[in-house]
Amino acid sequence: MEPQVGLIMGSKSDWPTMEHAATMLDALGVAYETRVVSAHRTPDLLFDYARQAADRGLKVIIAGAGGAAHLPGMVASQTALPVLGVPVQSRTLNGLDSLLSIAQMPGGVAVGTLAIGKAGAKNAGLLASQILALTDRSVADAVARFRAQQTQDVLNNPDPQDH
Ligand code: RP5
Repeated sequence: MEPQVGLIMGSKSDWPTMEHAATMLDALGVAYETRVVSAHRTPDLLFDYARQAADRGLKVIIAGAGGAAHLPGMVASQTALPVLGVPVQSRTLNGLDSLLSIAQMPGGVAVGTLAIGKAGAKNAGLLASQILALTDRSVADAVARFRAQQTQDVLNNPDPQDH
């Protein structure tokens, strides 16, 4: 299957966070590609990747980065595809730096910013799938099944002391 989602990150060190996006995309049957693309270390690659993404058939880009997390915003500046930004938890500032770097975009260039860390990566995979689900019935069905199962799991385990 041709990748529908570009799952990119500023460093290999972001993978332990970003793999949670990949896990969600796998679970929902969405094809994706993974790449390290650094805003600061490989700026030419960033521009090439973002400018070619739509023509290569990608529909959504998930971009994770930590610290001075300029990757999602710079990708968004070079493509009209929806860009979902995941703030990776940094060692020094716990990801608050990443969050603000990604969320505080100037009006006119949009990045959909998720939560810091694992939850954000997981939800980026989910939200990318929900975007694709608008035009893909099988992904819509997979998202609906996931949501129903999640609800059922909570209802089936009402006592927090049960193991
Ligand atoms: C950012 O700098 C990356 O997204 C990563 O979160 C952070 C640290 O990168 P490494 O020094 O671990 O490669 O560009």
